[in-house]
Amino acid sequence: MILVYPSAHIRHCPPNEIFNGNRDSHAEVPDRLEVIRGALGNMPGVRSIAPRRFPMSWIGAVHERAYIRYLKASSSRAGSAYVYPSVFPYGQDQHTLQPIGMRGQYSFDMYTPVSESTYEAARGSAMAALTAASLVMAGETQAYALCRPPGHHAEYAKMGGYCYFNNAAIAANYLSTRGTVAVIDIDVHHGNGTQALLYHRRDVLMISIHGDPDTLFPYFSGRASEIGVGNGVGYNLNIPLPARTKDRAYGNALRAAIARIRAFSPSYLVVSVGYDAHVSDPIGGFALSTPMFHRIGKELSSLGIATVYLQEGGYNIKTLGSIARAFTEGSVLTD
Ligand code: OKP
Ligand code: ZN
Repeated sequence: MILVYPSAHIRHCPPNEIFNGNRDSHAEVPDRLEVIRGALGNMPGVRSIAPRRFPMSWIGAVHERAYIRYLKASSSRAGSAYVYPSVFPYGQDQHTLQPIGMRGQYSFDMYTPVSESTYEAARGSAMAALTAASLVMAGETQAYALCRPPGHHAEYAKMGGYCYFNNAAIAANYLSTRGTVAVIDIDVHHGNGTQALLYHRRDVLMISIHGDPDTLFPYFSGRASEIGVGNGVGYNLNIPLPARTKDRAYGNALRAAIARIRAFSPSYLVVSVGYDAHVSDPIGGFALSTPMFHRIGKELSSLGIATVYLQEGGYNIKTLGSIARAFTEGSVLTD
């Protein structure tokens, strides 16, 4: 198994997220990735590489060009401070050139601030995803991009949920030039951005198992009734589960997801790997055990499909290492 590690992540280090008017400490910290890297780096058969550089057009294939320009400009304007939105558009298709207004135009929450290192970190994270995808395209059976910041909440022209560029949609779209792709998102939060970016496509199947949006972020998407649009109808599968979901119920959802992947029979599999469905996670609300992550890794890799793993969430610094290790050991069993 090859790990792709984007070193630029380390300087993206937002101290706070604004929740309910309070300035809480930020859950998406650099240590998360360092702990996962440490736990996987010394596994036998694992080696780590830096991301390669791909043209920005691979990011531009899924995100609005003006959004990419905004993130870059906002990052360089911000200096060492982290800037947050205060006002959001209150109708459809509203625009502004006023700097404070633009922060709200290009965001959907107050958890996802921008500073001088944010653009380079987000770009590095996307390049790591593309590098892992290109390795698999070249014949590797599996590659794991240690993406940070995560990506699955980022929309066509909006950051949110700690995400700036949608690494899963970028990698899936890249792979789709060579064959069909299934994306499975096991982060406990619904991958609203990945869903939205792939919603119209039937050559890229999107499946997500996550906390019911009636109880969990991002609240506005992730329902089972969201099945795709146009040609994409039937190629988006949401499996929302209640708070406190444990291994047994999760296993049933996983079985349904795997059956759908098998029926689709894709050339490539992209796994948005969140570890925040673990019982110890401070924000997830599920109750999965560590061995369950071993089982998830094993069942997905047993499909025998060339697979790209992309890091998404997981917020308990004390347990992330052992969860990542369990998942990856399960995944390499059939390598
Ligand atoms: C990102 B990913 C704060 C609650 C903030 C935001 C969750 C973002 C999750 N007290 N919730 O999907 O892991
Ligand atoms: Zn999450």
